[in-house]
Amino acid sequence: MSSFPDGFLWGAATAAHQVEGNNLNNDWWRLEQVAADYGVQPSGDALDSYHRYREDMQLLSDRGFTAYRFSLEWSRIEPLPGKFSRAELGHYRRMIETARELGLDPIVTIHHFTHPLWFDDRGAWLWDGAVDAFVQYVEQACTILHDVRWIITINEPNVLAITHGGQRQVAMGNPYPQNALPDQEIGDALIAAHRAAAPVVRRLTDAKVGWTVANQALTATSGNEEKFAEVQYLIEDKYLEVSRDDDFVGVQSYTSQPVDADGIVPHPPADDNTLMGWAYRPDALGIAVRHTHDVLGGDVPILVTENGIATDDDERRIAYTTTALRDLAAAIADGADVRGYLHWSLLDNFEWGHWGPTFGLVAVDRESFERRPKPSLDWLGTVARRNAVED
Ligand code: IFM
Repeated sequence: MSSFPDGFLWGAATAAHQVEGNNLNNDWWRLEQVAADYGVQPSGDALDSYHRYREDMQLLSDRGFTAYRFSLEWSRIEPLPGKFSRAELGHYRRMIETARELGLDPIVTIHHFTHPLWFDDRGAWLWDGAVDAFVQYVEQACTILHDVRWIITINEPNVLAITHGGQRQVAMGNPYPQNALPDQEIGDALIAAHRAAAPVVRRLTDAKVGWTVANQALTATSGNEEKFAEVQYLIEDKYLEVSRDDDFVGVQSYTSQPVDADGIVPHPPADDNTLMGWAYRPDALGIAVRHTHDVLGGDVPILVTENGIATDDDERRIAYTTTALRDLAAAIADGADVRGYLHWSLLDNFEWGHWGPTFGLVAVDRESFERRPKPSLDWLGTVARRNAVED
């Protein structure tokens, strides 16, 4: 068995818009209504986790997991500029308390890809009031987060800076362009927002504060080392370096891609590509964690905040995750300071315009909302309880 350090957190992750349902007041909902012609599906009721969050958390608690990552929905908390909903803050406070009651450490993401319509209408992250508006929202969010131990300000800024204006990409039916680089201006705005928000969270809560970076596990092709370094900086290291001032960094990893003279090489079609069209690369997590450790020099603890596979074959999910966890244990043995592993995702959820790619440890009937645990949920629960994965 490969063991993990004492106190290692084991859990799964979700995000509000992907599971809650009826987030009528955010940019994604609006997009979903207009982009149907391009094959974009609506989130609709999603998984009704807005009402069924206890049932979701219970699935983890019953199997001995110790953490649940979820996000706050900004458009519910601040439906109009400067008008904060005490009732919605109360809702998320109840989620925190429910997690605790069930023995789960709540790991809270303040911003996971969506924002209120009023923010969108003003130009979103390119609006010159964006950072101040975000900080105001964060201050209000902190009124319910005082005792949370792990807080993520912004999820995957490096992906948000590619897909936001995600509107543009999704409208073209391509939510995850496989070779695009972040928009520099949006990326810089997100960095400014994180840098402004993190001290506020630190002042108002007892939490470790950080953000999560989508790690690409890029590899250089022969002769293209310079291009590789340039691309790796623009898509990843620029965002990782921001974490030097933080209490932890979230590593999110799914696949790996080479870089050639033209940049990132899109995944070639292959029979074993995942339902996202991504290469099957369970070794990506090890590469991502080692790279993050190298960039940050070992001073910033790592939390694996997302790792998983879109597949309709649950045995494949278990095989993928087994390799990823073995590589993770090896990276820890070699010196990486990793504090926990959160699988993406707890549930088969709304994959940003698409219901096809199923990442969940649990399937959900989208008419009855019945949760149907897959064998991988029990399997990962056993790993969590043993704090070790079989070799
Ligand atoms: O579903 C997304 C999540 O919202 C952010 N990270 C990647 C996941 C899989 O694409």
